[in-house]
Amino acid sequence: MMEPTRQLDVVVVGAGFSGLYMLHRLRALGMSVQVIERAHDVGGTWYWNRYPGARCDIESIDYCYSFDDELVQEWRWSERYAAQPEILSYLEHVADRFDLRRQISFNTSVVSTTWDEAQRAWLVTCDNAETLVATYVVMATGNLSSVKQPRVLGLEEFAGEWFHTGRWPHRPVDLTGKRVAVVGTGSSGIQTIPQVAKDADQLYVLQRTPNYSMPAHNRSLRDDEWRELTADWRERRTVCELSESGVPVDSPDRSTAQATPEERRQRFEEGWQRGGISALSSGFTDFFTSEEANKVAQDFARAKIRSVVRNQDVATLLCPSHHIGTKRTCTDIGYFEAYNRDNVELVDIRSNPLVKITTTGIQLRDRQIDVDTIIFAIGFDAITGALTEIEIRGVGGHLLTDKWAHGPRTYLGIQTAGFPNLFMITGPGSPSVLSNMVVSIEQHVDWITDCLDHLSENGINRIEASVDAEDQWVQHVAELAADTLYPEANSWYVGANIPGKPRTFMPYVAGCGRYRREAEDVAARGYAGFMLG
Ligand code: FAD
Ligand code: N01
Repeated sequence: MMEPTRQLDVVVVGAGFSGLYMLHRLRALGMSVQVIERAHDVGGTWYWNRYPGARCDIESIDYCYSFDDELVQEWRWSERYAAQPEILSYLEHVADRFDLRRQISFNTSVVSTTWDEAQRAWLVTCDNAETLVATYVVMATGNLSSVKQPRVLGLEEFAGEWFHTGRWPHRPVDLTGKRVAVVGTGSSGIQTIPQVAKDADQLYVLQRTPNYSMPAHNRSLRDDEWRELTADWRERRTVCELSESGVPVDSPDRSTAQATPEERRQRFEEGWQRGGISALSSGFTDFFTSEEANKVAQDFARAKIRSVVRNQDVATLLCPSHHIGTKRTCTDIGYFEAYNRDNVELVDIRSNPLVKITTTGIQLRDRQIDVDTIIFAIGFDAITGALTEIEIRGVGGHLLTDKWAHGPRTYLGIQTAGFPNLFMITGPGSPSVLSNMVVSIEQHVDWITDCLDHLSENGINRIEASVDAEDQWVQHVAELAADTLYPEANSWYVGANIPGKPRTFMPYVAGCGRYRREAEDVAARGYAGFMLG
């Protein structure tokens, strides 16, 4: 239980990968810190997303912290791509090992925070009506933590159970013998569908838009393999940190046009056999920039779907048409194979839209589907959602939601002008969701820690991004994106999944390595672009 109106150096909001590491670093600086977390315990994404099949799509060996050598040595991942319970155990272990829980208030949400210029502090109000006063606030609230609610007519009438993958219950959910509908075929749907298919009596997959998915080729990690992977772990991590997407994948050395059709097929086939999110994207330099090159990869992926799915009418419905990679590419364990099962039916709700939920199931325009359980795998108000749902008032009482009404504006994805002493971890305008998030999170936390240390060493207690620096950064991020195919897709990267959300391509596309250099350069120039004082 928190004390009312406590005075702190820093309030951190969120206790996932970001908040836990931020707390650890700030504590070492000797700062007074309180973390506020809505959930009952640590874990963030891995606390909430407990749906069957949930696991990472970045290899476990890379999807973990690097900041402590002993932690690295003592944790042994069991699979190439760890499942949710194992990642959650890892984060619980981190919380125990570094004794983090004593500075975390669980079951508490931050509802508003207001800058008080006279005090040079943020007044942070929680849903338990307590207020904290802090010189700095760090938003470790997550890019994929604000779930998109199913706003479907009649849902409250439904006599069965319904779940959102991003708010999966903690009790066991037994789907054995049930008639189940999964709505949504993004990464969450694609992970859960093959698992649900095994248990359910009948599974209906309600698809509006198909997605590309690469095979994970998941497997247990043998001891000899683990020894080999960990022998040069530090070197491997440095490669990740300087890479484009935070993983140790060799950058392609030539364009699609420079390869013969046979060489293209061979390169893609090698990627497919290796599996994982970059199976095809790491093939050629122009994958994300040339429509013709991208189409070659699309054709390869569609041919794979057609070769797996026996019913070619179903395969046709499962073949996406957008530029591959411009919506988050999924990875799966037996997703397309699931459609060969007798108890799985793909229902195209693009041509026959979902009208309402009834007491017994789902009413489409031309068909009623009776089910016992509905699973909504419909995603998140990504990147900005967790920030804009907090009432954040900066200098002069101005609201962040007003400032971002036409899209988020930040400097480095770390701060936004008019909101001094407020930091974001992997905010809009940083590589964030286009990278191995843990690599990006560590970089952001380290940068913020160094910055706060610098301020303290110099007797400074106010830092604010300048409007000029922010404008230039926003333009830089937009120009980088405009050189790629990314902005064209109706993805959550541009906010297209949330009705009314302004369309802005939010992540920084030029990669972790380049971003790191740019952020380091800002710090080396005395935090150029920030107003200190
Ligand atoms: P989160 O883990 O989202 O934690 C944010 C925390 O803030 C949450 O616990 C939330 O409850 C809390 N919070 C938010 N708002 C408030 C508030 N107002 N008051 C109090 N608390 C609040 N990324 C990868 O790089 N590789 C992967 O393989 C990968 N797999 C993923 C799988 C799934 C199912 C999902 C949904 C995402 C995945 N991601 C992956 C992205 C993932 O979100 C990040 O890797 C990482 O876990 C983010 O950590 P975080 O601490 O920044 O945010
Ligand atoms: O969400 P999504 P997600 N009626 O937005 C459909 C990470 N992640 O939770 O495209 C009917 O991608 C929507 O259809 P459409 C990863 O970064 C990683 O799956 O809007 N359908 C789409 O099919 C990922 O990208 C893993 O036409 C509706 C789906 O729901 C991000 O989280 C696992 C609808 C939503 O797809 C989000 O993934 C899970 C409606 N009203 C998540 N609204 C890994 O594998 C939406 N849809 C590591």
